[in-house]
Amino acid sequence: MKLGITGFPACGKTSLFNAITGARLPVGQYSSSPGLVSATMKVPDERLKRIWSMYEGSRLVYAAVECVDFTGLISGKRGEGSGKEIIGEILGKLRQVDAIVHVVRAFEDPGVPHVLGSVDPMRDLEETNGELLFADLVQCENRIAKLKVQVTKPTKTQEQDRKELATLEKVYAILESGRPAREFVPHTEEERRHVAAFQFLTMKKQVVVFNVDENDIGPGGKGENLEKQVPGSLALCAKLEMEIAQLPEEERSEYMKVMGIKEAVAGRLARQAYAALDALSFFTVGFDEVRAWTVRRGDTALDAAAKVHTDLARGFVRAEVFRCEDLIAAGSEKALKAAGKIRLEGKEYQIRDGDVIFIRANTR
Ligand SMILES: Nc1nc2c(ncn2[C@@H]2O[C@H](COP(=O)(O)OP(=O)(O)OP(=O)(O)O)[C@@H](O)[C@H]2O)c(=O)[nH]1
Ligand SMILES: [Mg+2]
Repeated sequence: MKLGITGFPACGKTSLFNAITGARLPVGQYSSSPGLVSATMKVPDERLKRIWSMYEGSRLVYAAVECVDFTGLISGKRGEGSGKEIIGEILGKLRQVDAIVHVVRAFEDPGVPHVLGSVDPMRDLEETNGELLFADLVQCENRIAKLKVQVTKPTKTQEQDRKELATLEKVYAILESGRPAREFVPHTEEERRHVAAFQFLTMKKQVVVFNVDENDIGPGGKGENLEKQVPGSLALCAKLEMEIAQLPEEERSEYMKVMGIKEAVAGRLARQAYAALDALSFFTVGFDEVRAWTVRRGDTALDAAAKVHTDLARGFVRAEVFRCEDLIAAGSEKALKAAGKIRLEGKEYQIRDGDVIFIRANTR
């Protein structure tokens, strides 16, 4: 899973990136080049830790989410010349992520100038989404223009081109009316393929993060209010979260308590990203390693095997599956087995969140 962190300049993207990945990139400098940095965020999971404690001497491996820190989105509508090229490059990279983490500034700080001169989260959210929409519109328009020429020529792909043109014209009409491409509902497999190939930015799932002042977190505050206005959003103070992430581990929970933070940001963000992407975790266990993996809802035991190792998918025989809560309740795998809680499943079995899986495979 890959997340792209974007938003206006100086809204707190890098602070958030540092907070969730443990990176220590400098913050507070306007970056002028699209130097995109990526790092992994470990997905905190209490269940995984509980299971791990039953396998003495094993390594604990969290599910990893790749996060990319983008440079600030400046206006492509207004941007000219080389600025436009940089924006094009940034947006091209943004098309490759699974979900966008959209950071919106809601903190006041006279020492940090805002590109539009004032702090207004809802306006910024609309503006930045407008940038993404504009980028999709331009891209779609260019492709349509190309296809319109192509379909006049008696080429081998003429019929295909005609169909793609028809699909894109439908999406274009949506974008032109100011609505995101995700509102387009493909009616055929072909239409679905046409739009998937395009990687529309406004088709991507988004997690909106309101970056509020440290006094505005907690119940009844400005942060909570903003969260209510945008379903699935998160309010947090990126600066504070970054400070917490940079403390020695044993000091973190005490500081969080003092600041009124119940849960570190990585867990909150991962939960929203998982929900947006319909992702879930399964576990593999053993005395060498206890590990969490990410799959999408609907993925099968065979998909899970492929995640762990291609050999396991190739030689897949069956999967032994049990529930992590059953393992925790039983206290050990042996007790679990004795209680008859281990099932045998085939390739087509659909993975559920919290399944523990052991793949039996013929690997020779
Ligand atoms: N007061 C306050 N300042 C913050 C907060 N989050 C970030 N800042 C400050 O805002 C400035 C920009 O933070 P960054 O994390 O570098 O923001 P960015 O979005 O990565 O900036 P660019 O990459 O330059 O677009 C820094 O001086 C941060 O310390 C916050 O929650 N509260
Ligand atoms: Mg930055």
